[in-house]
Amino acid sequence: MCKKNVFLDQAGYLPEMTKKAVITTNAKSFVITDENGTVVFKGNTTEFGYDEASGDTVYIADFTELTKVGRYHISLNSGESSCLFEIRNDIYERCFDDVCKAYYYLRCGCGLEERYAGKFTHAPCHTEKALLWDDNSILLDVSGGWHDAGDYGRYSTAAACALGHLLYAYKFYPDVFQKQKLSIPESGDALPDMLAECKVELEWLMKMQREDGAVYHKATTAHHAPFVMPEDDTAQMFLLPPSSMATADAAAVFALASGIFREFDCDFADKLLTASLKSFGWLEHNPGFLFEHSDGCTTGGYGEMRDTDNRFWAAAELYSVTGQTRFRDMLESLVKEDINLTALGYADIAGLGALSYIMCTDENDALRRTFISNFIRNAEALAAISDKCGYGAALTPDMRGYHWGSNMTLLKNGMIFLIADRFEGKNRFEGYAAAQLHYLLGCNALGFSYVSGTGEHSIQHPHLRPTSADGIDECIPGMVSGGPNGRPSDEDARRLIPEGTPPMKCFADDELCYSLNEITIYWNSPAVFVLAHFNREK
Ligand code: 9MR
Ligand code: ZN
Repeated sequence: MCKKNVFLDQAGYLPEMTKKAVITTNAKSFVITDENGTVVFKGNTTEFGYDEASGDTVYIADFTELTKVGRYHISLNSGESSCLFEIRNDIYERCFDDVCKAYYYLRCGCGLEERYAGKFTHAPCHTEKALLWDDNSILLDVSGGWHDAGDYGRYSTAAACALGHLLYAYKFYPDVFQKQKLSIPESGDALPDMLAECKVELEWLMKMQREDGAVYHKATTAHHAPFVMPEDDTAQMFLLPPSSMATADAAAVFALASGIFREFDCDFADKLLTASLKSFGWLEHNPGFLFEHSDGCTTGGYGEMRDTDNRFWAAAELYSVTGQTRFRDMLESLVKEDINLTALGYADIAGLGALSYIMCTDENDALRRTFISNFIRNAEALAAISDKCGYGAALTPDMRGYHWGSNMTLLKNGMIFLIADRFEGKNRFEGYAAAQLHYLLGCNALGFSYVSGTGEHSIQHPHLRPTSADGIDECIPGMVSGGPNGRPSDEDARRLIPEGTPPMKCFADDELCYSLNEITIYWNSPAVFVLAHFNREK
């Protein structure tokens, strides 16, 4: 295991990009050695000063000038050294494939076969029909899709959010996905593997749609399962009542997907568009906010206070795919509401609507220009936050930054940098996006790589039921942990983390600590987006 005072990206660095390690002892200089112990680089550190989020005074070792491909360690005079890291052009390829393949491991309603899952196999799970929560005479088939997270629930808004990130990753970086091989049952078919994986979730989400277009909020058991394999979670599955957020998000993501899948499979694209219009029709007839918290069901709530952002996203995607003015009219009227136009979900999600609109209009469109400048202003503000953090994380050192699932906010901020860059065209923010990835993969105050299987010191005990129950020491690779949480909700985290611990250090690699170390489909998805960017051919 690496020593705890030289922190860097344990996956490594792309040769042409900025490279910095963070040092937490007062070291004036550092050396980099290759695998044979030969010194290949010497440098002096600069003092960054006090870093509020970690509570440490930190020093920066900049080794950007080292561009030679290789495997290295950074060492200090004191004898302390970093984890192993590499410099290579395809440095993020494995991690990228892993975070994508994670969705296959989360598949529900089928078994995982050894030829695709290796040792992480399991028998088919959750194949029984689900009972309507408020009408026990009705049983419906909603099998399929992905488990949401460490629990075995399947939640519609979470699904749409993850799909939104994954499908936009595809729209931004199609070449990266077209050449990717994930070794899943559909590999070798006409669809890029990641789109085939998304299809699994889209088909499930279509099953969650009621005859009238409304979409059930979630399919879960009444309570979370104990730590058993998915096939051993045999409690009755329920379908909880539809919500307007789930309906709007489904309308949005079906429309988005129909545009992407049309190139490969017209029938599926038509099916998606029909489903989208059906949900949109329901929204038009039901303009009010609809969400009931169902008493007695203790699985994830995914409650929200309003649905205007979700409706905005739906209108934008349908405008993008059909060009019809009725969707644009709706979008224009919703834009006047107080919605955050750069928010990328899971709760506030209007930013995906703005992105949709930006990508289907041209520079003469005034609304488009406004949406772009929102992303740029947000990226500038986030860059200032990143500059204030010794580790370069664009997270404020408070509960807005280090909350439950802080790594999602980190990675969504990475997405905002890349979105701003793409439409501004000045490449001002790419380094900031990279810094978020470096933090995720080890350049943070605890020196954890928050992606299982990437780096010398990655998380190994996420709150993920199969990982706990499968009897295999190794964790399933490619799982993005929620990360530090300054105010953990679970007893175990509160027991393990002393009062007053700085927010960036409020973390434990412990499977019990669900508010620190769970995984979910919509924390992996912004990682897929950011990693896709750094896997482009240059
Ligand atoms: O990701 C969600 C986080 O933002 C909330 O603070 C938390 C408490 O409501 O719930 C998280 O979502 C969990 C969901 O409710 C159930 N599946 C696992 C999710 C990740 O922890
Ligand atoms: Zn299952």
